Amino acid sequence: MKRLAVVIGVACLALLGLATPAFAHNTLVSSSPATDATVQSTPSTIKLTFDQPVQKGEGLNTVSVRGPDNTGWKTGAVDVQSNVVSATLDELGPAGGYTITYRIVSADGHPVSGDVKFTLAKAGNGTPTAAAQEEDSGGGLPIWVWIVGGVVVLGAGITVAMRIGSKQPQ
Ligand SMILES: [Cu+2]
Repeated sequence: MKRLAVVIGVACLALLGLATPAFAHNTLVSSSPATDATVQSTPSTIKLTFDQPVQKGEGLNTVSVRGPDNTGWKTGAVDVQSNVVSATLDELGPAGGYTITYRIVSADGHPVSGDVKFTLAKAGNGTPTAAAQEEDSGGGLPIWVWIVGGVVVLGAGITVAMRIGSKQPQ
C-alpha cells in the first residue's frame, strides 16, 4: 500500500515536471501587420510568427479577419512554415479597425488562439463576405488527439514513477 502511494505520488510529480517546459504553448512573437499598426492599404498577406513550430495539418489552423461592424473579410488557405503561419487577404473595404483572429495548434498539440488588431487608414475597394467568418465550431482537433495525448503523458509519468519506485529499498 505504502509503495503504491509512493508510485502515485511520483507519477504526479513526474506529470507536473513534464508539463512545464516540454509542453509549453506557442506564443505569438510578432505579426504583419503588427499589433495596433495603421496601414495605408490592405496587407496582401497576414503573417503570424510564433516562438515555436506550429503543427501542420488540414483544418488545424485558422486565420480570419473581421472589420468595422463585424463584417467578415476573405482570407486564403493557411500556410505553415515552421514558426510562421500566413494567409493571403483579399482587399479590404472601409477604413477603420480590423481584427485578425487566429487559432493554431501548438508544438505540444494544444490549440492556442488570439487576435491582432490593426487599423486601415484608407478605404479599399473590397466587399465583405456575407457574414463574419465563424470561429470554427467545435475545434479542429478530433477527440482522439486529446485521448492519445493524455495516455502518452500518463504513460510517461507512470513509467518514470515505476522506475523510481523499483529503486526504493524494500
Ligand atoms: Cu499545451
